[in-house]
Amino acid sequence: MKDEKQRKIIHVDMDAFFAQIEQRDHPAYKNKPLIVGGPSNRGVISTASYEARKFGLHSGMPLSKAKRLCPDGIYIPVDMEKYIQESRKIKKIFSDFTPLSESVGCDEAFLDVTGCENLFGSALEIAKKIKGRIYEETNLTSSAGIAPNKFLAKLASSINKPNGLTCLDNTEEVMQKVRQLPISYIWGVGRVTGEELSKMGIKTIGDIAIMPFELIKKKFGENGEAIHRMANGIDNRPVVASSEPKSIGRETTYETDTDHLGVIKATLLSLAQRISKNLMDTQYKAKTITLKIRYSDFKTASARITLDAYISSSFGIYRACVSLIDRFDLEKKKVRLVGISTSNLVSDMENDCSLFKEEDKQENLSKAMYEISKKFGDKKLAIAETVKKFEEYKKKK
Ligand code: TTP
Ligand code: MG
Repeated sequence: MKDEKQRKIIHVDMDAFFAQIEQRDHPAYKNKPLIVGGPSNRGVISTASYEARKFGLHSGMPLSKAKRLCPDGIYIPVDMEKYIQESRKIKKIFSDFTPLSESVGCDEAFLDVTGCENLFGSALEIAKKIKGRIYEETNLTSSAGIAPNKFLAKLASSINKPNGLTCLDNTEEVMQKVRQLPISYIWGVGRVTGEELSKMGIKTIGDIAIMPFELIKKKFGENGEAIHRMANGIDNRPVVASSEPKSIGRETTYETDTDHLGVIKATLLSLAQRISKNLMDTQYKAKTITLKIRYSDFKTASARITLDAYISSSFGIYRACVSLIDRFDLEKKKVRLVGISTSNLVSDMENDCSLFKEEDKQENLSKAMYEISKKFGDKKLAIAETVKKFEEYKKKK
Protein backbone atom coordinates (compact mmCIF):
# COMPACT_ATOMS: atom_id res chain seq x y z
CA MET A 1 0.00 0.00 0.00
CA LYS A 2 1.21 3.45 -0.89
CA ASP A 3 1.76 6.21 1.62
CA GLU A 4 -1.60 7.82 2.43
CA LYS A 5 -0.56 11.15 0.89
CA GLN A 6 0.29 9.53 -2.39
CA ARG A 7 -2.84 7.44 -2.81
CA LYS A 8 -5.50 8.49 -5.28
CA ILE A 9 -8.79 6.82 -4.49
CA ILE A 10 -11.99 7.37 -6.46
CA HIS A 11 -15.37 6.28 -5.13
CA VAL A 12 -18.16 6.08 -7.68
CA ASP A 13 -21.79 5.59 -6.68
CA MET A 14 -24.78 5.62 -9.01
CA ASP A 15 -27.55 8.10 -8.19
CA ALA A 16 -30.84 6.57 -6.99
CA PHE A 17 -29.76 3.53 -8.97
CA PHE A 18 -32.92 1.41 -9.42
CA ALA A 19 -35.18 4.46 -9.66
CA GLN A 20 -32.97 6.21 -12.19
CA ILE A 21 -32.98 3.16 -14.45
CA GLU A 22 -36.78 3.05 -14.34
CA GLN A 23 -37.03 6.78 -15.01
CA ARG A 24 -34.71 6.35 -17.98
CA ASP A 25 -36.86 3.52 -19.35
CA HIS A 26 -40.25 5.12 -18.69
CA PRO A 27 -40.50 8.77 -19.69
CA ALA A 28 -43.75 8.98 -17.70
CA TYR A 29 -41.74 8.49 -14.48
CA LYS A 30 -39.25 11.30 -15.24
CA ASN A 31 -39.08 14.09 -12.65
CA LYS A 32 -41.76 12.30 -10.58
CA PRO A 33 -41.55 10.81 -7.09
CA LEU A 34 -40.82 7.20 -8.02
CA ILE A 35 -40.54 4.49 -5.42
CA VAL A 36 -39.02 1.12 -6.25
CA GLY A 37 -39.75 -1.69 -3.84
CA GLY A 38 -42.17 -4.44 -3.31
CA PRO A 39 -43.28 -7.62 -1.71
CA SER A 40 -40.12 -9.54 -2.66
CA ASN A 41 -38.28 -6.97 -0.58
CA ARG A 42 -40.60 -7.57 2.40
CA GLY A 43 -42.65 -4.46 1.75
CA VAL A 44 -39.93 -1.87 2.13
CA ILE A 45 -38.49 0.73 -0.22
CA SER A 46 -35.46 -0.42 -2.21
CA THR A 47 -34.84 3.10 -3.37
CA ALA A 48 -36.70 6.34 -3.97
CA SER A 49 -36.03 8.85 -6.74
CA TYR A 50 -34.62 12.20 -5.61
CA GLU A 51 -38.07 13.71 -6.22
CA ALA A 52 -39.54 11.20 -3.73
CA ARG A 53 -36.79 11.84 -1.17
CA LYS A 54 -38.15 15.37 -0.76
CA PHE A 55 -41.12 13.74 0.99
CA GLY A 56 -38.76 12.09 3.48
CA LEU A 57 -38.75 8.71 1.73
CA HIS A 58 -35.62 6.55 1.85
CA SER A 59 -34.38 3.00 1.35
CA GLY A 60 -35.59 0.57 3.98
CA MET A 61 -38.72 2.56 4.87
CA PRO A 62 -41.90 0.42 4.98
CA LEU A 63 -44.02 1.02 1.89
CA SER A 64 -47.06 1.58 4.09
CA LYS A 65 -45.35 4.57 5.71
CA ALA A 66 -44.10 5.81 2.33
CA LYS A 67 -47.63 5.78 0.96
CA ARG A 68 -48.78 7.93 3.86
CA LEU A 69 -45.97 10.43 3.34
CA CYS A 70 -46.19 10.45 -0.44
CA PRO A 71 -49.61 9.21 -1.54
CA ASP A 72 -49.20 10.53 -5.09
CA GLY A 73 -45.89 8.79 -5.69
CA ILE A 74 -45.50 6.15 -8.37
CA TYR A 75 -44.87 2.77 -6.75
CA ILE A 76 -43.27 0.03 -8.83
CA PRO A 77 -41.75 -3.39 -8.07
CA VAL A 78 -38.06 -4.27 -8.29
CA ASP A 79 -36.83 -5.59 -11.67
CA MET A 80 -33.51 -6.98 -10.50
CA GLU A 81 -32.55 -8.66 -13.76
CA LYS A 82 -32.57 -5.28 -15.45
CA TYR A 83 -30.52 -3.60 -12.73
CA ILE A 84 -27.91 -6.37 -12.82
CA GLN A 85 -27.35 -5.77 -16.53
CA GLU A 86 -26.62 -2.12 -15.80
CA SER A 87 -24.48 -3.01 -12.79
CA ARG A 88 -22.34 -5.23 -15.01
CA LYS A 89 -21.84 -2.48 -17.60
CA ILE A 90 -20.67 -0.11 -14.87
CA LYS A 91 -18.27 -2.61 -13.33
CA LYS A 92 -16.81 -3.26 -16.76
CA ILE A 93 -16.13 0.47 -17.18
CA PHE A 94 -14.32 0.58 -13.81
CA SER A 95 -12.12 -2.33 -14.80
CA ASP A 96 -11.15 -0.51 -18.01
CA PHE A 97 -9.47 2.16 -15.87
CA THR A 98 -7.77 0.13 -13.16
CA PRO A 99 -7.40 -3.48 -12.07
CA LEU A 100 -7.69 -2.18 -8.51
CA SER A 101 -11.45 -1.80 -8.44
CA GLU A 102 -13.38 -2.94 -5.37
CA SER A 103 -17.13 -3.40 -5.69
CA VAL A 104 -19.15 -2.45 -2.65
CA GLY A 105 -22.68 -3.23 -3.64
CA CYS A 106 -24.36 -3.29 -6.99
CA ASP A 107 -23.88 0.38 -7.83
CA GLU A 108 -20.67 1.54 -6.21
CA ALA A 109 -16.97 0.86 -6.18
CA PHE A 110 -13.64 2.14 -4.95
CA LEU A 111 -10.89 2.52 -7.51
CA ASP A 112 -7.25 2.99 -6.61
CA VAL A 113 -5.88 4.98 -9.53
CA THR A 114 -2.52 5.78 -7.94
CA GLY A 115 0.04 5.72 -10.71
CA CYS A 116 -2.56 5.68 -13.51
CA GLU A 117 -1.91 9.36 -14.33
CA ASN A 118 0.34 8.62 -17.27
CA LEU A 119 -2.33 6.49 -18.87
CA PHE A 120 -5.53 8.40 -18.21
CA GLY A 121 -4.60 11.74 -16.65
CA SER A 122 -5.07 12.99 -13.08
CA ALA A 123 -7.47 11.30 -10.65
CA LEU A 124 -9.96 14.10 -11.28
CA GLU A 125 -9.72 13.59 -15.04
CA ILE A 126 -10.15 9.83 -14.58
CA ALA A 127 -13.24 10.37 -12.43
CA LYS A 128 -14.68 12.67 -15.11
CA LYS A 129 -13.93 10.11 -17.80
CA ILE A 130 -15.57 7.33 -15.79
CA LYS A 131 -18.70 9.41 -15.19
CA GLY A 132 -18.73 10.28 -18.89
CA ARG A 133 -18.40 6.68 -20.02
CA ILE A 134 -21.12 5.56 -17.61
CA TYR A 135 -23.43 8.21 -19.00
CA GLU A 136 -22.55 7.39 -22.61
CA GLU A 137 -23.08 3.68 -22.17
CA THR A 138 -26.05 3.60 -19.79
CA ASN A 139 -27.61 7.03 -19.93
CA LEU A 140 -27.38 7.16 -16.14
CA THR A 141 -25.74 9.69 -13.85
CA SER A 142 -23.33 8.82 -11.09
CA SER A 143 -21.47 10.69 -8.37
CA ALA A 144 -17.74 10.44 -7.81
CA GLY A 145 -15.46 11.38 -4.97
CA ILE A 146 -11.69 11.68 -5.13
CA ALA A 147 -9.52 11.55 -2.01
CA PRO A 148 -6.35 10.06 -0.56
CA ASN A 149 -8.32 7.38 1.32
CA LYS A 150 -11.53 5.36 1.16
CA PHE A 151 -13.36 7.17 3.95
CA LEU A 152 -12.88 10.60 2.40
CA ALA A 153 -13.54 9.31 -1.12
CA LYS A 154 -16.91 7.85 -0.09
CA LEU A 155 -17.75 10.98 1.81
CA ALA A 156 -16.78 13.05 -1.24
CA SER A 157 -19.05 11.09 -3.58
CA SER A 158 -22.00 11.42 -1.22
CA ILE A 159 -21.94 15.13 -0.46
CA ASN A 160 -22.81 16.50 -3.89
CA LYS A 161 -25.33 13.96 -5.10
CA PRO A 162 -26.83 13.58 -7.67
CA ASN A 163 -24.33 13.86 -10.54
CA GLY A 164 -21.60 15.14 -8.23
CA LEU A 165 -17.84 15.25 -8.62
CA THR A 166 -15.97 16.22 -5.46
CA CYS A 167 -12.33 16.18 -4.39
CA LEU A 168 -11.48 16.02 -0.69
CA ASP A 169 -7.91 16.20 0.48
CA ASN A 170 -7.15 15.54 4.09
CA THR A 171 -6.01 19.12 4.55
CA GLU A 172 -6.94 21.06 7.67
CA GLU A 173 -9.34 23.19 5.60
CA VAL A 174 -11.28 20.12 4.41
CA MET A 175 -11.18 18.44 7.79
CA GLN A 176 -12.73 21.52 9.39
CA LYS A 177 -15.81 21.01 7.21
CA VAL A 178 -15.78 17.25 7.71
CA ARG A 179 -15.76 17.69 11.47
CA GLN A 180 -19.09 19.50 11.29
CA LEU A 181 -20.86 16.53 9.69
CA PRO A 182 -23.00 14.14 11.75
CA ILE A 183 -21.31 10.92 12.88
CA SER A 184 -23.57 8.88 10.59
CA TYR A 185 -21.27 9.95 7.75
CA ILE A 186 -18.60 7.68 9.18
CA TRP A 187 -18.50 4.17 7.90
CA GLY A 188 -19.17 1.63 10.58
CA VAL A 189 -21.43 3.95 12.53
CA GLY A 190 -24.73 2.17 12.18
CA ARG A 191 -27.89 2.72 14.19
CA VAL A 192 -26.66 0.97 17.34
CA THR A 193 -23.21 2.59 17.50
CA GLY A 194 -24.81 5.90 16.54
CA GLU A 195 -27.21 5.69 19.49
CA GLU A 196 -24.41 4.73 21.89
CA LEU A 197 -22.26 7.64 20.71
CA SER A 198 -25.18 9.98 20.93
CA LYS A 199 -25.74 8.93 24.57
CA MET A 200 -22.14 9.97 25.20
CA GLY A 201 -23.00 13.40 23.78
CA ILE A 202 -21.18 12.72 20.53
CA LYS A 203 -23.09 14.10 17.57
CA THR A 204 -20.58 15.24 14.97
CA ILE A 205 -17.42 13.83 13.44
CA GLY A 206 -15.54 16.60 15.24
CA ASP A 207 -16.98 15.44 18.61
CA ILE A 208 -15.53 12.00 18.10
CA ALA A 209 -12.21 13.28 16.74
CA ILE A 210 -11.42 15.03 20.01
CA MET A 211 -12.40 12.09 22.23
CA PRO A 212 -9.45 10.17 23.70
CA PHE A 213 -8.58 7.32 21.32
CA GLU A 214 -8.27 4.81 24.17
CA LEU A 215 -11.77 5.58 25.43
CA ILE A 216 -13.40 4.98 22.06
CA LYS A 217 -11.28 1.86 21.58
CA LYS A 218 -12.31 0.52 24.98
CA LYS A 219 -15.98 1.15 24.34
CA PHE A 220 -16.27 0.03 20.71
CA GLY A 221 -13.26 -2.22 20.17
CA GLU A 222 -11.69 -2.45 16.72
CA ASN A 223 -14.64 -0.68 15.15
CA GLY A 224 -14.08 2.18 17.59
CA GLU A 225 -10.42 2.44 16.61
CA ALA A 226 -11.37 2.73 12.93
CA ILE A 227 -14.12 5.26 13.66
CA HIS A 228 -11.77 7.43 15.67
CA ARG A 229 -9.12 7.34 12.96
CA MET A 230 -11.63 8.20 10.23
CA ALA A 231 -12.94 11.10 12.32
CA ASN A 232 -9.37 12.39 12.11
CA GLY A 233 -9.23 11.84 8.36
CA ILE A 234 -7.05 8.74 8.61
CA ASP A 235 -8.01 5.55 6.81
CA ASN A 236 -5.30 3.17 5.70
CA ARG A 237 -7.53 0.45 4.32
CA PRO A 238 -6.33 -0.63 0.92
CA VAL A 239 -8.59 -0.97 -2.11
CA VAL A 240 -8.88 -4.70 -2.59
CA ALA A 241 -9.66 -5.76 -6.15
CA SER A 242 -12.89 -7.72 -6.28
CA SER A 243 -12.25 -10.97 -8.00
CA GLU A 244 -15.28 -12.61 -9.47
CA PRO A 245 -15.12 -16.33 -10.12
CA LYS A 246 -16.29 -17.16 -13.63
CA SER A 247 -17.60 -20.56 -12.64
CA ILE A 248 -17.90 -23.01 -9.77
CA GLY A 249 -17.92 -26.71 -10.56
CA ARG A 250 -17.12 -30.25 -9.46
CA GLU A 251 -16.49 -33.54 -11.22
CA THR A 252 -16.15 -37.21 -10.35
CA THR A 253 -14.44 -40.05 -12.14
CA TYR A 254 -15.95 -43.49 -11.52
CA GLU A 255 -13.75 -46.32 -10.36
CA THR A 256 -15.65 -48.49 -12.83
CA ASP A 257 -17.34 -46.98 -15.91
CA THR A 258 -21.10 -47.06 -15.62
CA ASP A 259 -24.20 -46.93 -17.81
CA HIS A 260 -26.62 -47.01 -14.90
CA LEU A 261 -28.84 -43.94 -15.11
CA GLY A 262 -29.71 -44.15 -11.42
CA VAL A 263 -26.05 -44.08 -10.48
CA ILE A 264 -25.36 -41.14 -12.80
CA LYS A 265 -28.29 -39.24 -11.32
CA ALA A 266 -27.09 -39.99 -7.80
CA THR A 267 -23.66 -38.65 -8.75
CA LEU A 268 -25.28 -35.54 -10.14
CA LEU A 269 -27.19 -34.98 -6.93
CA SER A 270 -24.06 -35.42 -4.87
CA LEU A 271 -22.06 -33.04 -7.11
CA ALA A 272 -24.95 -30.57 -7.03
CA GLN A 273 -24.91 -30.64 -3.22
CA ARG A 274 -21.20 -29.91 -3.12
CA ILE A 275 -21.49 -27.09 -5.65
CA SER A 276 -24.48 -25.67 -3.80
CA LYS A 277 -22.45 -25.58 -0.59
CA ASN A 278 -19.59 -23.88 -2.39
CA LEU A 279 -21.94 -21.30 -3.92
CA MET A 280 -23.50 -20.58 -0.55
CA ASP A 281 -20.10 -20.41 1.19
CA THR A 282 -18.93 -17.83 -1.29
CA GLN A 283 -22.38 -16.21 -1.54
CA TYR A 284 -22.88 -16.65 -5.22
CA LYS A 285 -25.81 -17.77 -7.34
CA ALA A 286 -25.66 -19.17 -10.85
CA LYS A 287 -27.83 -18.96 -13.90
CA THR A 288 -26.08 -21.31 -16.33
CA ILE A 289 -25.57 -24.97 -15.52
CA THR A 290 -23.26 -27.11 -17.68
CA LEU A 291 -23.21 -30.87 -17.56
CA LYS A 292 -20.09 -32.62 -18.78
CA ILE A 293 -19.80 -36.32 -19.44
CA ARG A 294 -16.67 -38.21 -20.44
CA TYR A 295 -17.38 -41.58 -21.99
CA SER A 296 -15.27 -44.69 -21.55
CA ASP A 297 -13.62 -43.94 -24.92
CA PHE A 298 -12.40 -40.66 -23.34
CA LYS A 299 -14.54 -38.57 -25.67
CA THR A 300 -16.12 -35.69 -23.77
CA ALA A 301 -19.45 -34.03 -24.40
CA SER A 302 -21.18 -31.19 -22.64
CA ALA A 303 -24.55 -29.47 -22.64
CA ARG A 304 -25.70 -26.36 -20.88
CA ILE A 305 -28.88 -24.64 -19.86
CA THR A 306 -29.43 -21.03 -18.85
CA LEU A 307 -32.25 -20.77 -16.36
CA ASP A 308 -34.75 -17.97 -15.86
CA ALA A 309 -33.55 -17.29 -12.33
CA TYR A 310 -30.30 -17.34 -10.37
CA ILE A 311 -30.07 -20.37 -8.11
CA SER A 312 -27.76 -21.92 -5.55
CA SER A 313 -29.84 -24.87 -4.31
CA SER A 314 -28.68 -28.42 -4.89
CA PHE A 315 -32.21 -29.28 -6.08
CA GLY A 316 -32.14 -26.55 -8.69
CA ILE A 317 -28.71 -27.54 -9.99
CA TYR A 318 -29.68 -31.22 -10.01
CA ARG A 319 -32.95 -30.56 -11.82
CA ALA A 320 -31.14 -28.53 -14.48
CA CYS A 321 -28.67 -31.37 -15.05
CA VAL A 322 -31.41 -33.98 -15.30
CA SER A 323 -33.09 -31.83 -17.96
CA LEU A 324 -29.86 -32.07 -19.99
CA ILE A 325 -29.29 -35.80 -19.68
CA ASP A 326 -31.23 -36.74 -22.82
CA ARG A 327 -28.70 -34.84 -24.89
CA PHE A 328 -26.01 -37.43 -24.12
CA ASP A 329 -25.34 -40.79 -25.66
CA LEU A 330 -25.97 -42.87 -22.58
CA GLU A 331 -27.70 -45.74 -24.36
CA LYS A 332 -24.63 -46.84 -26.29
CA LYS A 333 -21.69 -45.67 -24.22
CA LYS A 334 -20.51 -46.14 -20.67
CA VAL A 335 -19.61 -43.12 -18.60
CA ARG A 336 -16.21 -42.55 -17.06
CA LEU A 337 -16.59 -39.05 -15.61
CA VAL A 338 -19.46 -36.73 -14.73
CA GLY A 339 -18.98 -33.04 -14.05
CA ILE A 340 -21.20 -30.07 -13.33
CA SER A 341 -20.18 -26.48 -13.70
CA THR A 342 -22.23 -23.45 -12.73
CA SER A 343 -21.52 -20.12 -14.38
CA ASN A 344 -23.11 -16.76 -15.13
CA LEU A 345 -22.68 -16.03 -11.45
CA VAL A 346 -23.98 -13.14 -9.40
CA SER A 347 -22.50 -12.27 -6.07
CA ASP A 348 -23.48 -11.16 -2.67
CA MET A 349 -23.28 -7.53 -3.74
CA GLU A 350 -26.31 -8.10 -5.91
CA ASN A 351 -27.81 -10.06 -3.06
CA ASP A 352 -27.47 -6.84 -1.06
CA CYS A 353 -29.88 -5.34 -3.48
CA SER A 354 -32.49 -7.97 -2.56
CA LEU A 355 -31.97 -9.84 -5.78
CA PHE A 356 -33.17 -13.17 -4.66
CA LYS A 357 -36.84 -13.59 -4.31
CA GLU A 358 -37.56 -15.21 -1.01
CA GLU A 359 -40.55 -17.12 -2.35
CA ASP A 360 -38.55 -19.90 -3.94
CA LYS A 361 -39.18 -22.76 -1.53
CA GLN A 362 -36.36 -24.96 -2.76
CA GLU A 363 -33.86 -22.16 -2.57
CA ASN A 364 -35.06 -21.50 0.97
CA LEU A 365 -34.92 -25.13 1.96
CA SER A 366 -31.44 -25.41 0.54
CA LYS A 367 -30.37 -22.34 2.45
CA ALA A 368 -31.88 -23.74 5.66
CA MET A 369 -30.04 -27.05 5.13
CA TYR A 370 -26.85 -25.13 4.52
CA GLU A 371 -27.26 -23.24 7.78
CA ILE A 372 -27.93 -26.49 9.68
CA SER A 373 -24.93 -28.22 8.14
CA LYS A 374 -22.77 -25.23 9.02
CA LYS A 375 -23.84 -25.67 12.64
CA PHE A 376 -23.85 -29.44 13.00
CA GLY A 377 -21.55 -30.67 10.24
CA ASP A 378 -22.21 -31.97 6.73
CA LYS A 379 -22.76 -35.62 7.52
CA LYS A 380 -25.95 -35.08 9.51
CA LEU A 381 -27.75 -33.94 6.41
CA ALA A 382 -28.00 -35.90 3.24
CA ILE A 383 -30.80 -35.90 0.79
CA ALA A 384 -32.72 -39.16 1.12
CA GLU A 385 -32.64 -39.74 -2.63
CA THR A 386 -28.84 -39.57 -2.79
CA VAL A 387 -28.48 -42.04 0.03
CA LYS A 388 -30.95 -44.43 -1.59
CA LYS A 389 -29.29 -44.23 -5.00
CA PHE A 390 -25.82 -44.80 -3.56
CA GLU A 391 -27.03 -47.78 -1.58
CA GLU A 392 -28.50 -49.26 -4.77
CA TYR A 393 -25.20 -48.63 -6.52
CA LYS A 394 -23.15 -50.26 -3.77
CA LYS A 395 -25.42 -53.33 -3.80
CA LYS A 396 -25.02 -53.60 -7.58
CA LYS A 397 -21.24 -53.49 -7.28
P1 TTP B 1 -27.55 3.09 -2.76
O1 TTP B 1 -26.36 3.44 -3.59
O2 TTP B 1 -27.41 3.06 -1.28
O3 TTP B 1 -28.75 4.08 -3.08
P2 TTP B 1 -29.19 4.71 -4.45
O4 TTP B 1 -28.23 4.44 -5.55
O5 TTP B 1 -30.60 4.32 -4.73
O6 TTP B 1 -29.20 6.25 -4.11
P3 TTP B 1 -27.95 7.24 -3.89
O7 TTP B 1 -28.07 8.27 -4.96
O8 TTP B 1 -28.15 7.78 -2.52
O9 TTP B 1 -26.70 6.40 -4.01
O10 TTP B 1 -28.07 1.66 -3.20
C1 TTP B 1 -28.02 1.21 -4.53
C2 TTP B 1 -29.25 0.40 -4.85
O11 TTP B 1 -29.33 -0.70 -3.96
C3 TTP B 1 -30.54 1.15 -4.70
O12 TTP B 1 -30.89 1.86 -5.90
C4 TTP B 1 -31.51 0.07 -4.37
C5 TTP B 1 -30.69 -0.97 -3.66
N1 TTP B 1 -30.93 -0.91 -2.21
C6 TTP B 1 -31.91 -1.75 -1.66
O13 TTP B 1 -32.53 -2.53 -2.37
N2 TTP B 1 -32.15 -1.66 -0.32
C7 TTP B 1 -31.48 -0.80 0.50
O14 TTP B 1 -31.75 -0.75 1.72
C8 TTP B 1 -30.47 0.04 -0.07
C9 TTP B 1 -29.71 1.02 0.80
C10 TTP B 1 -30.23 -0.04 -1.41
MG1 MG C 1 -26.15 4.72 -5.27
